[in-house]
Amino acid sequence: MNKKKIIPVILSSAIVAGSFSVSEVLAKPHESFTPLSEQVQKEWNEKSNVPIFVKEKHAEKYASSNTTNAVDYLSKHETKLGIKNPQANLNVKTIQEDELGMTHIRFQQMKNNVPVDGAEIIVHFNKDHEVVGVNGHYNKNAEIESLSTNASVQAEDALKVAKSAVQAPVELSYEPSSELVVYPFEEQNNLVYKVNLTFLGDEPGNWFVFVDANTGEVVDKYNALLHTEDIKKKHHKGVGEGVHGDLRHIHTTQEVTSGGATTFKLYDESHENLEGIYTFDHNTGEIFENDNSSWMDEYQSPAVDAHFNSETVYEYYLDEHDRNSLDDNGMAIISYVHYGTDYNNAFWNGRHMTYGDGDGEFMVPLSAGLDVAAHEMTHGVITHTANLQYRFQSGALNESFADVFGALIDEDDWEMGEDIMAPPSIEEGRTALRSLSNPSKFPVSEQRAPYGNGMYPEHMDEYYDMPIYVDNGGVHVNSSITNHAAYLIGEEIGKQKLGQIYYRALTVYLTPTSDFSDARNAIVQSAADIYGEGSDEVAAVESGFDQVGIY
Ligand SMILES: [Ca+2]
Ligand SMILES: [Ca+2]
Ligand SMILES: [Ca+2]
Ligand SMILES: [Zn+2]
Repeated sequence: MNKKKIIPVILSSAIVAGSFSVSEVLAKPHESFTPLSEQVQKEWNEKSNVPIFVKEKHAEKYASSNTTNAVDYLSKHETKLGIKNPQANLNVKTIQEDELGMTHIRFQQMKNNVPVDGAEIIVHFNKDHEVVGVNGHYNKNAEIESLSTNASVQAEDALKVAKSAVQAPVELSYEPSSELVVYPFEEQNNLVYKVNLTFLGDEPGNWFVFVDANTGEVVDKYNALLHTEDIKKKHHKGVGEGVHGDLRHIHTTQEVTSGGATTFKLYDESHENLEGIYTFDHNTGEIFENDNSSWMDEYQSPAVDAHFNSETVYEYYLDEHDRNSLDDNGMAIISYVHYGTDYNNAFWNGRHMTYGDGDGEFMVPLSAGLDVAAHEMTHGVITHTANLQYRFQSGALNESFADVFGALIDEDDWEMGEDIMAPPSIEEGRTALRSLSNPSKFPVSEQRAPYGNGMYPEHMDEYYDMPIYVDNGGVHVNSSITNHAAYLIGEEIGKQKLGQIYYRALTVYLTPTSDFSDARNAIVQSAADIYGEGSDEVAAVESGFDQVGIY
């Protein structure tokens, strides 16, 4: 990728945002609308993809760790695994070699050459080319049923339907994507277009809309905009005091024109094999610039933090996990600051980070938190690895991994967001957003409280059973159960090992529809891969999950 391709796209997203004036946003009567996500939709079958986790006691040895041999293995064990005719029903998606010498071949389940949404199977070879395990989720009904994969609705028409279903603005931040998939809902599998629409504006979205490819009807949709937290809105009393005054060393770029004029810009192309780190002002749509190399202005301070924290997170993934940026291929790390007005949130929209300034009552500019930046960027890593679907348990795992890496990278504490709370919040006892060590010390928001005991849960006994239209089924609430397991494990083995184990689980074992139990299996297996079966690390992981009631 080169930078020239990326920048025009970014500018076009700024044009979209610019088309809403501040007064329009404030005047909009939000309360009178039915939130999009509460409109009736058909029932998605969360359980249609059946989990598989098989460990081989008598590993089968091959001459090499490749796709042909993986398919051969799957064919020989059709009955045990419940995957018939893998040659026809699976397509290889990625082949990944790791630092232990293992090879992981990830397959996408197919129906007549159409992908079955979320259904992936991974075959694991050890360094001696023996198949030591298979895991993932498989949609057995999709395999068995006769299902026509000919769409009678045109892709362009499905796109129009999807746009109107989520009230997408005319100009999108990125080209929409549309893919024909087999999708389970209403007790059966159906052929749908899975349309992804990304836009900013006053209600930013990264929507996945599922449009029936034969009736043209919207059968399901969810917004995968990955928030830090859905926070109650308080009336604002002016913008916050700005970020905390730490002096940061940041990498910027000096540009000199042919006429000799010099400008300093907040982008960093100094890292080998990394496209760059770019920090934009959402108000102008431009990269921050300055006439000298000292960035001391209060208006610049959220940008300085975003820029600095982006680099810190980048270096963590590179040094600890040999991962080169979010996609492990040097993709640009892009942040926008000064988003919205008094906006108490930050999000990853599938492409870049965006930070609000906070309202000064509840929060200060959110880029001030290294854990917040680490959280958002980890969503980017997840998008490019396990790609956990952002709803119910897989969504809670997505949130939880983001929090865990937030606590690993901002390594001195087990709290999320302690550096972004405004003084009035701190006075009221809200000293952080969430706590991994003691989740139940903070209450959940009012809208979520009725589904549980009102505080963040730390055990499956306190699980919040929430509908999709409240926090995507509890993604920011039930995540605290797995967060707490990570804390318990980390206290036993230390954060460095915790990071190694969790990174491996995320990149090597988890799949889009993994649930809590799958996560336990994946994390235990990762600990066993690195430290050995029967190691103290494996025992610590098992104990951590036992203590929160995940088996
Ligand atoms: Ca901290
Ligand atoms: Ca923290
Ligand atoms: Ca507690
Ligand atoms: Zn998040």
